[in-house]
Amino acid sequence: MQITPDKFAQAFEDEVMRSFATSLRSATPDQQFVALANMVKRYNAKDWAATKQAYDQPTRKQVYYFSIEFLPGRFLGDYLLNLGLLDTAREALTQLGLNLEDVLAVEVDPGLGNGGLGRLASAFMDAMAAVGMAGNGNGLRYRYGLFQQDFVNGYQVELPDDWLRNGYVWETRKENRAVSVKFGGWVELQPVRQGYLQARYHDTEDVLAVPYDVPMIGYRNGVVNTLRLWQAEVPTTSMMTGTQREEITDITRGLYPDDSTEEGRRLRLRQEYFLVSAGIQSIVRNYRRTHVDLFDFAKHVAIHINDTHPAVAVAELMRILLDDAHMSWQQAWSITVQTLSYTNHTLLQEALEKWSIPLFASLLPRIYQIIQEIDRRFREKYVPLRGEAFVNRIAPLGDGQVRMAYLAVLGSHAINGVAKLHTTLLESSVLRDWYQLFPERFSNQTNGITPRRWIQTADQPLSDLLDQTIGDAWRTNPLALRSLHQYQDDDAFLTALNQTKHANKQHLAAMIQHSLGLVVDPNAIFDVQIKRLHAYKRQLLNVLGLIDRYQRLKAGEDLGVKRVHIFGAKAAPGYYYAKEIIKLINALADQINHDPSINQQLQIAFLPNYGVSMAEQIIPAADVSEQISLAGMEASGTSNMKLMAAGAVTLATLDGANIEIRDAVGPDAIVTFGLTADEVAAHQRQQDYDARALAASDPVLTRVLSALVDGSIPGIESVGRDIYDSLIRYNDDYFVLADFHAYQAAQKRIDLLYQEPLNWARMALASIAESGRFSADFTVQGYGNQIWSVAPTHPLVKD
Ligand code: DL6
Repeated sequence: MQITPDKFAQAFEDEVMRSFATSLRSATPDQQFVALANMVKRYNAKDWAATKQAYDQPTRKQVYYFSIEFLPGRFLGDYLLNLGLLDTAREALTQLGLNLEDVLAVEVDPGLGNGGLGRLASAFMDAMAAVGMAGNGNGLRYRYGLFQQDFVNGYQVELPDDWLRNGYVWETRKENRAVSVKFGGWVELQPVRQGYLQARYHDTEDVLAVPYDVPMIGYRNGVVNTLRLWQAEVPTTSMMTGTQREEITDITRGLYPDDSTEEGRRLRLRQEYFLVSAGIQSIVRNYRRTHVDLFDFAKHVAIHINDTHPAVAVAELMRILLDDAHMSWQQAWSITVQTLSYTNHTLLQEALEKWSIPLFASLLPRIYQIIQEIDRRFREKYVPLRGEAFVNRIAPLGDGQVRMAYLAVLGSHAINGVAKLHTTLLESSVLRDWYQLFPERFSNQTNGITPRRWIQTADQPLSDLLDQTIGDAWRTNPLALRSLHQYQDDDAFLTALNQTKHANKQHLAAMIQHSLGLVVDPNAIFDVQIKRLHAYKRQLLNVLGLIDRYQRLKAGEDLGVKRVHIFGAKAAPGYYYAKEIIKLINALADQINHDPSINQQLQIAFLPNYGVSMAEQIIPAADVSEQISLAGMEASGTSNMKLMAAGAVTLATLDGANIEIRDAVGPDAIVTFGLTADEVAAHQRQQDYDARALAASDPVLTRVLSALVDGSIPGIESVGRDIYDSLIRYNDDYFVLADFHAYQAAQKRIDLLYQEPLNWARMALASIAESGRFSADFTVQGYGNQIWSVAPTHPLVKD
């Protein structure tokens, strides 16, 4: 939209007065933020209404993306960008003596997710709006988000994330769209006519599901989609007691209840069904406003199951089609399968959800009946074709459990992995039997990121340089970044690229000093590993490399470069080993950062409370992107893509989307190392990996590992011993020691490359230039085309 900075400034002052009866000068930063947000909401309201109206056309197909996690990050900066107002707002605030960035930083960052899964869901919301796909998010409005992380004596402590304390400016409560979700009780099935049963529910616990809608503003295209977050409430007419009321509000109290207890598991299942039932009931209700019956439902509605958490959608949609719409089983099943699709996000067996049958059946009796029937029919059809053993392995019910991933696969017409390697591994291992049964259902949809947030909003210096160099076409089509290749031998450009990175590093250095009291040198290599703390992601490999480097520096070796290793990672509260790694990193940081004898050749900055907003500060300043998971373990990764787009050089194993990044930038612009997924699998098959023998025969490993247990790193007595044992006694599940030397050699290569600044900039250039293909806009178009049959109104063209 068009408005001059002068007019914007005036409107802002007026809005502060209107909203808070105060002048801009006396307004608090919070009030300034809310006033700006109110302006955006006003500018955006008509488009939101118009988009909803357009989607109400009976022939328009809509996508409903169900995810237990969303990590949207702060919205105001992106909304201003998407409305074409970011520069105007910046200039207007400068005129008023304010700094826009300070106002943007006031916004709360909703932690409604854990990591890559939730961030991907939010990137898809942004991308669907950008390309004009009718995409609706369905998630939970957790009262408390993922914990706020702090470090006390180097250990992670978890503090509640009271993100709604001051209200959430972007949401609109839609009480008139509330639905009722039923738990427990018992079901009576009465035959009504030949082949049709009427289900009557008795003694159920009814929970009111109230939606809160958040706008998803498309990039300069007038499209405004909706993210709908559901909150559990006690029905107004209910006579419930205090404890019963609490049980209901607990459903959306917090992200990830502790599922090590039966109580926690029960709550988790309640959350999942609550999300799915509320969402699907609301879709059906909306659909019925414009259609007489549900027979063409799948033509106009696509429901996506993001990871296994919403997999109960298969049975819930069946329930509605059978019990409410009174369809036959065959009709209902055919519509269900055509409507649903499922993305798998992990190869970790333990992350494929399973519920014990007694728990499931008592909480969701009608849903369980339906799953029993799905299971019975599956067995009836496939035992004669494939044999009992095959069917037993993959049936929805087995080993006393409801297997949610298998239910999702059986009930979906499309199943996808999130990077080429991941999809191949799904087809050959985790979902092999299913792939044999339904090969046509499988496809790969490599993940994506939104360059609008990660370059345009978060990286102003780079954005300006790109505009000056190649024009601004890259802002609408990131493939235009490829024209950067023509500058690969342009020393002036390469120098300018290094300067933008330096400016970003100065900014991050100031943040590190503010947060940790640590002064770091922006001329050092900023080596970044930011992701959840998990053994398979191998932060430990980075740490062992640091121990080795520190020992070499202490021995007087000249390593040629200064390095700052920057970590950001939260460990799941119940994941003891991951928390031990956090303590180890902090203890090592404490020791190295306070050792004057190494003259700050090496420093470690572990920034607490990593999340989307922090990533926006770290990523633009990264020189090196550490993507060092054990090959075959990381489904895709997305920090690899964001860091690539910021011109960091990727240091990677051949895992997840790293392989596609290597193929994109070429082997000279990436540093890869380590065992391949096939090699890892071969070792696992042959059981020939002996970490103890490897360490014993290797003086470097022996020296590095002893630091974990010989007291040379203060404060890690038991932690060091546990980690040592995980490697030596329990044979190093994640092949850290096997990859150690390859990793150190790769780091050595980075050291050498970094010492040639123009060559380094050339690698950065290649990364930025090829990052466009990982735009989530392309990813959602892939889903639209191959899975949802939904076309964008503002498509991005690939070649
Ligand atoms: O697909 C988004 C994201 C991938 O980039 C990560 O590689 C993958 O680990 C993550 N998966 C999950 C699911 N649970 N687990 N584990 O978060 O999805």
